[in-house]
Amino acid sequence: MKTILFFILTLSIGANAQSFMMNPYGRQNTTLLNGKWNAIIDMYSRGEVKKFYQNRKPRSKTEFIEYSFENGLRLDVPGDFNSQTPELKYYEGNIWYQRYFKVKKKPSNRQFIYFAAVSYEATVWLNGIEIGRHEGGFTPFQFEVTDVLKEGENDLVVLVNNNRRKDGIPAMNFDWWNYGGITRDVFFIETPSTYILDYKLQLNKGSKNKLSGYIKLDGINVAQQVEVSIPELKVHKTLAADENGLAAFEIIAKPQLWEPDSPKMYDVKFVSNGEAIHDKIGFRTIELKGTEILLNGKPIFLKGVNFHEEIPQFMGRACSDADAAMILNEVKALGCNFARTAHYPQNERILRKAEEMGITIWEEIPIWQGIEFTNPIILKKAETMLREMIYRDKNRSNIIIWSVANETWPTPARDSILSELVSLTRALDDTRLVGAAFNNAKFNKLTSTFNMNDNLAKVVDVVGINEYVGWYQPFPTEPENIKWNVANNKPLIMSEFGSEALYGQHGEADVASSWSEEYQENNYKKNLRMFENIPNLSGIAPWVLFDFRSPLRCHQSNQEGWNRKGVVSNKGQRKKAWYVMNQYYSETK
Ligand code: GCB
Repeated sequence: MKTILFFILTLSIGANAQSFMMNPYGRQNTTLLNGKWNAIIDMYSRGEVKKFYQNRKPRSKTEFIEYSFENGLRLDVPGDFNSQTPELKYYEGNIWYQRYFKVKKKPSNRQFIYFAAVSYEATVWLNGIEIGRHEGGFTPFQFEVTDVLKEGENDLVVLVNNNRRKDGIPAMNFDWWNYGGITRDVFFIETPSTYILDYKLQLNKGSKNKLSGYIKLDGINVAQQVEVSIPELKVHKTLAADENGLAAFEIIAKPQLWEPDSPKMYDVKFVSNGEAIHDKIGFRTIELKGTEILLNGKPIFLKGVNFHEEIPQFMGRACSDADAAMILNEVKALGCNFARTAHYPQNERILRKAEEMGITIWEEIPIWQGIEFTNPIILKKAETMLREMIYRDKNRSNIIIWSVANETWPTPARDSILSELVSLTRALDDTRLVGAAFNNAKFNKLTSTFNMNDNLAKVVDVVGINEYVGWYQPFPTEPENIKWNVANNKPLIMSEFGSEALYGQHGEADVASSWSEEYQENNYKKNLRMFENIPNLSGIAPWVLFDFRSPLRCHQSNQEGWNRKGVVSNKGQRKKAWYVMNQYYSETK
């Protein structure tokens, strides 16, 4: 109960966005505002001064207005703008989006606009009035518009800015495309005057038959009756929310547990005041025993892979159910029971689909190298992103690890910020493991051993190691002679390894500069041999499933703007390394 209260009390989300509502996908009275929106490219950022958000039309013969949304560029929402027209491929800056939508208001109801994500910063106006801003490209935010909304036609304007920034998360450079835009779903949502803002339902830590959770109401009249039911388990509870709108509960039941081979999920209904929200929720436990990870009390070896939220064939962000299925079918085909959604919270469609398919997830906030840890604003921004991620995904049983960072260099400022994030993660959710990915293991020639000295590794539950032995550094000796003595008292996951190969290019298996499938294949085999000697190895996740777009990749014949470490090419062809991994996974218990 203590954690529940802490969670709720610390729920208030950063900037001036409000806490967003749980699961818009399972609510009634929602309208997707997806589709074609009008757009203006505002390269010199003059739109705010010129008040584009007023979307004015000339009102007299002598008046002219130097902008208009109609009859020009139209962009798909959801979708990044970079992939939608050649002029925007490399664009970073301001883009204005505008659309109308019609509403028939119910007088006693409340209305909200919910954005599943906008990359990287959004400012939103409704009918010319600013309703809020949000920073961070990978988590939702919402604004209540009850007082601004008109009967009939409404005019929604969003200024999107995807400039990289020194104090951003991620910061000035990162190894993926800086896709900007309204990249995920937009909802118009109508609720009763007091409505279900949030709910949680999960199996208790270490228990097989005790579920607990809460329903949290928001409104003026929150001391109301609420209900939670799980028909298949014959659970139906009626509860009274307290004066803060909180109804916490515990349920004794014996659910069939969720696991990769039988990802059982239950229909769950949350009801209040005539409002019903439907979700599908799985129940499982995830714990540590020494260096082992236990799922439902049994050791599990994580057979994983990394992927970006990108469809390489479109050179754009993944945003639909079909996109999620395309990526996750390939994850499954490889033989995985685990994926790391690199390097940021991916869209809910992907996470929900992965849960349905039995894929456990390592989910991470976009702290990726080069973060300005000495700037006090970073802790605030990182905390907000972490809260938003955990808040959104706390009911997903497939998420087993929250990760606070990828590849950060130990300094006092970094140690202090990331340790705080680890503590915050635990305070928000004590049912999952906390991890981080490191790239500072060093090889000692005298002992033939990789070691790592990093204070952050001491505070996380699971240590992820990103190593590119055989690519960024050559194999120092034969793989079977290499020892790993890293975080040897806790589970270690090889969270990244691999090398680049251009699909269809053949060459010497021992020459990296051949960029050949044979080199990559051989490198995979050598890595797998090296892993045999890691006593605390609990899982592996090659980098990466598909070749992906990255401005850092400038080799004109072998890369052409693609990171070629995919085991599947950008056109969906499986490289030789894919077969090595697939065989390894089919033979690994
Ligand atoms: C890493 C990063 C990943 C890069 C990868 C690479 O260590 O975590 O984001 O894409 O290496 O290909 O260099």
